Formats: sequence, C-alpha cells, structure tokens
Amino acid sequence: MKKIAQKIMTLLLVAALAASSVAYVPAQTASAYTVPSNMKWWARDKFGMFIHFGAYSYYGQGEWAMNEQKISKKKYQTEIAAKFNPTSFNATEIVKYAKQAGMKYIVITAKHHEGFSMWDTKVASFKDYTGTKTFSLQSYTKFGATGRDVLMELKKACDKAGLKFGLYYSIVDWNHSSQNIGGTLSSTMTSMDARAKYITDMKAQLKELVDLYDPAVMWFDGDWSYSAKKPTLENWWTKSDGVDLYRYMKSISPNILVNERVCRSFGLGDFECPERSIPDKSAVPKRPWETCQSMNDAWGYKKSLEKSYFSTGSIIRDLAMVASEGGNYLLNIGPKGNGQMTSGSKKILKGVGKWMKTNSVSIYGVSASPFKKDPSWGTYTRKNKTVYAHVYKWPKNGKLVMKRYKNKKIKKITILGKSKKLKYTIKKNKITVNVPKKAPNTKDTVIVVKYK
Ligand code: H79
Repeated sequence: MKKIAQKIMTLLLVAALAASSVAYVPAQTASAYTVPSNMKWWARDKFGMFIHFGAYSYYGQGEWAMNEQKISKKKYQTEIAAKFNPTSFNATEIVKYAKQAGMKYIVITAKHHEGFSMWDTKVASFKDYTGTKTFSLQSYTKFGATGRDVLMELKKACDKAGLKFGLYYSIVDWNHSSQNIGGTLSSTMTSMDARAKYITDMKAQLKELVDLYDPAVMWFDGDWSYSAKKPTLENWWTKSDGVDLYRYMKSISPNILVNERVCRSFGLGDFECPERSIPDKSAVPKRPWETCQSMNDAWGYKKSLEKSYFSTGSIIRDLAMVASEGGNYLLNIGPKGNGQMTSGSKKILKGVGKWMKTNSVSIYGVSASPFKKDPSWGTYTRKNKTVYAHVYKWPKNGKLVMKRYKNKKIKKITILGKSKKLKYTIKKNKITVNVPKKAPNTKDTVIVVKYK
C-alpha cells in the first residue's frame, strides 16, 4: 500500500518542477464546493480518529488475517474471537488522547469484515458456525459476562468531551452463514435467497446501532463491486443496493452522515473516501471528502508492525495537505486485544497534539489553498483574509518566497504562535519573507499572512 508521505514527495516534486516553468497562476482554489448544512460541523472539524478494534485485535496480525491466512470460520471463532477479552479498554483515555491531538470526532468499528459484532446484537442470523451462539463480543466471549459495552463507553466519553461519535460497518461479512470467503467482493453469497435475507438482517443491525448509539457518522466499507449490473453470487452488492442503503440510513436517522462506500464510484453518500492517499491538487473531489490513514501499514493491531509507525511529522504534513485540498483527515489507531492503546499510537497522538496546540487555527474551519499549485516548500490553507503557509521544507537562505493572495495589501506576517512581525518585500505577485535561519518547527512551521 502506498504511503501518503511518498505521495506528498511526488506532489512536492511535481510542484517544484511546475513552479520553475510556470510564471503566475491566477488565484484559484484547489477545491470549491458548497457544504450542505447538515455537514457543516464535519467540514469545519477536519480531523477525526478512526479506531479498528475487533476480534482481530486479539490475534494481532491485522484485520485481514482471517482472509489472508485462510483461517476457517470454526477456527477463527473458537480460537480467536472467543478469546478476545478487552478488559483494559479505556474509553476515557482514548478520548483524552484524541481530544488532546485536536481530533473532533471518532469513528470505531462496530463490525469489520470478520463479522464479529462489537455490541449486543439481537439479530438472530449473526450466529457462530454451529448456529447456536450469537457471534458478538457480548455473547461469544467471557468479556460478555462483565456486562460492559465498549461502544457505549466510547460514545459516552465522546459526549462528555464534546467529540462526535461515529461507527464503521462492513457490508462484506466473512463469518455470516450467507457468505463464504473469496470472489470479487472477498465474500461470495451461497444463494440469492441468502443475499436477500442477509441484507434485511444487516439493516436490522444498523437500526440497532442507530437506536443504541445514535451515531453522527455511519462509515461503510466492504462494498467493492463497482457494479450497476444485476447482482450475482460473487458480485452480490450493487449500486442499487447502495442507493437503497443510503436512503434507509437517512430514513432511520435523518442527520446521520454516510460515506460513499454504500457502493463507491457512483457519487453516492455524503462524502468521498480516498484510502491512504491524498488526491492530486488537479483531481480533488468536487464534494466533501475524507482521507483515512493508519499509523502503520495495518488498521487492526498487528504486532509485527509495532516498530514501523510513520513519523509524527509525516502525519502532521498529511493533515495540512488534506486541509489545503478542502478535505478531512481520519487517522486510525489499532488498540491491542486487551484494549490498551499502543505506545506507538500514543506517541504520535501526543506529537500531533503538541503541533495542534499552536497551529490548529490553520486547520479548523479553513478553506482549501487559494492557489492551484503547491509551492516547493509545502502548502497553504486559508481562512477569510488570512493565508497560512505550511512550510515543510525550510529555506536555507532565510528567504521564503510565496504567492500573494488576490493582489491584496498585507496587514502583517508572523509565525503562528509568535507575535514578532516578519519583514517582507513584495514584487508583483510574489512575497519574499525574511524568516529565521532555523525552522521554528521542523515538522511544519506555519507562517501567517494577514491581508487587509
Ligand atoms: O478497514 C480498513 C481496511 O481493512 C479496509 N478499509 C480500511 C478502512 C480495506 N482496505 N483495503 N482493503 C480493505 C483491501 C481491499 C482489497 C480489494 Fe479486493 C482489492 C478490494 C477490491 C480489490 C480483495 C480482493 C477484496 C476483494 C477482492
């Protein structure tokens, strides 16, 4: 999977080449779309936490292990899911870390592809391979006897801290008796009748989730058909199912936000979802969008990758780059099977929080960059008449050359978090700012240009 950091390097390279050959590019936003009123909070908040937590967290080999390792339903259920015992799950701590990092909403997996329900589902068909026990955290593990509801704990902690709460739900279900692993969608239906029954039951589960947790976002996944054709056993999820699912969600929860993965590639849902990638400045979606990214190459806890986290700096730069293109950023953590946050994720969240403490005004509520192309040193965000220059690559000569916004007059230029005014000169559409020799923040220094 391609890392966003690599993508940014390519973008910077392209931008650098472009900057040397193209003279003046008229002010033009990288993305321009109207935000529907029910999405205003989401578009303003910009930054959320994704949590992948399920039976796979106990196994510690990533959320795709069952599929990748061809583990049978019986084995997965009895040897992995049944042993999942997240007694150390601490919703208050997770929310504290999210809030401190500057995140404004959380989306947690209610059911991933493994088909394990993280809540006390009463929908009868979500049973184990014997058809006798419900395949859920409450019914299938000894943790169930504690009477705890981790989704409710997180929901309550979010409410208390003023964060919005959302749920992830996988359409594909590797453990449901209607499906077997394999095929175009990674699961194949056993019959068309089973398909119809599964869809009805899936909706019943979604109704349970809405009734129990009233999520602000329902984040679907496992919809890979890209097909508007009639369903088949292998390509069993289609565009018309996506259209229907979206309508259904809005009918049971009018204000809920639903991602495009009710069946992606048809412009459905309220927002688009690039995964682990930032669109090119020239190909930014024309409607609200959110990039999801994890902190390493897995989403669910993967022990072997615990020493391979991305750098805090690359995550901060991704967040700013996404904001500069008018998008949201959903950053994932994969807690361990016992529920504990990993030390790697805590370190990154702390680092992002440290940066956000000074620099969050250059992220929340910003518009996309007013310029079509990025400079070689980083990117821009804007709020009304203030342009924020995010400098990733600090100029060695102490002179930062940036574009002038709409030929406006300048009120002052400062480094975000500092009061000292920086000296500058203007030549037509270029501003040259005298900056300190050393980068005040090696991850991303934000220069504030206030226009009159
Ligand atoms: O939940 C996380 C991942 O588990 C899930 N989405 C994030 C948020 C995910 N990411 N990538 N994938 C799942 C793998 C997708 C693989 C695919 Fe395919 C390749 C989909 C279509 C082609 C595998 C092969 C599944 C169907 C055929």
